[in-house]
Amino acid sequence: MKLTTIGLGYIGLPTSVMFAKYGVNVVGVDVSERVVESLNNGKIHIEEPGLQETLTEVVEAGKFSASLQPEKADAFIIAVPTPNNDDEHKSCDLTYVKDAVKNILPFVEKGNVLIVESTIEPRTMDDHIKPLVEEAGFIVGEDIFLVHCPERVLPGQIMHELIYNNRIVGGITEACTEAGAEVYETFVEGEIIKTQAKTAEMSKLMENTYRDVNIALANELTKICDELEINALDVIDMANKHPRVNLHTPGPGVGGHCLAVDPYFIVSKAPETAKLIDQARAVNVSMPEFVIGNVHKLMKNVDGKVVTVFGLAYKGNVDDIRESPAMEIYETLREQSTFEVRAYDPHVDKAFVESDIKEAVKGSDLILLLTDHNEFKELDWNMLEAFMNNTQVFDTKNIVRNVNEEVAYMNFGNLHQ
Ligand code: SAJ
Repeated sequence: MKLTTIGLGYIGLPTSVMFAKYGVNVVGVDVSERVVESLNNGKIHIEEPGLQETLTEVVEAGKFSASLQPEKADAFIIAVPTPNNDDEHKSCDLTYVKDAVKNILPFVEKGNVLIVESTIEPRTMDDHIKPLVEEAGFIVGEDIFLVHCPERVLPGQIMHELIYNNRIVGGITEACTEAGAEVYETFVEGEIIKTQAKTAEMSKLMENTYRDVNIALANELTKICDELEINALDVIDMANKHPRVNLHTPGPGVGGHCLAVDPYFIVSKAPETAKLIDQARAVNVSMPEFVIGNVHKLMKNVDGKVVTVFGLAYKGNVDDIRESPAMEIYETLREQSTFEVRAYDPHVDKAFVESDIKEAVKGSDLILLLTDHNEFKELDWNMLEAFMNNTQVFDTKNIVRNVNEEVAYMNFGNLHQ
């Protein structure tokens, strides 16, 4: 089989190299010359465990190459970004997906399978993509097999989850679904769940929305408990001991390009009905402000001059700062505060990020932990004490253990104390 993939980002690249590893001849297309060049030289441009090794293997085997131009193939997979539009309900911007479809249509031939993996608003395949393919003169389900197969892999575990997660394959017709399923049978060991395109679109969105709403519940509980002087983290631990309760973990906000984006795709399609989903988004969006308010209080208490932010990535052990609440908190603190704000993140390679942890905390009055990287979990916190001015730690992810008694340690459970 030959496969052309469009978009070589966090999903398109791992997917491309996985197909190549399992014997498919893959051409990966991206608009960035830098990305194409780097990949053809066998070097990845994003951080993901196991990805570099697999890329090296498939480039050496001649199974994968990157290009700025699409090529004819048996199957096409589109994995381009779908950001929010800048409108009232942050609807789904389908521009990149539609452009990708238009760009590959001149290379598409009868019998090809055309798959969209990008996260899209409900009914996109039926109402937007099918008409484009029909305008090009093809009959969907007879000439061309049109499928939505949402990506559902967790950054940090993509190479494993690509193979072992179950996979939802939603076709415009049953023939489309069958053709799509055959493509993924190449390497997927999980169950391949066959359905309609519109059901696949909504299922994907609801998975991330479920998580966002559940995190919002934990975040709202944190604020309520802060007002009522109750330890929210203890409450969550206890409630989760019930066999049918699974409250998620509160934090400084919800980031990344999935949970912080996808629920709006539902809200914007049914704004009068999707009230709970919309409200949950609002709660999660409000968390940076809650953290910042507490930072100001802590700094005032010690007449502090320097805050050191630990972690800018949207979650632990990744380098992705897209929609990161940590970035928002860092930038807002820098804009609004009279004190100096420094950032330290061993995963984020940017000029404004301190690379030396001791330099980052030198003379600091507060370490504000915003990302649950393993490096922070394993850190010798008491060693840092010697470099700090005031030894305060505000741990918004509740991961710091074993600080000694001289350190003023705050988390979402004890802020009120
Ligand atoms: N977070 C919390 N509390 C929690 C869990 C997460 O505050 O209890 C925060 C994280 O810190 C982060 C954000 O939520 O800022 C999102 O992190 P995540 O680990 O929940 O998810 P993502 O965005 O990395 O990946 C999600 C996954 N979806 C689900 O687990 C339902 C993944 O499987 C999807 O493929 C991905 O979205 C996607 O691309 O849609």
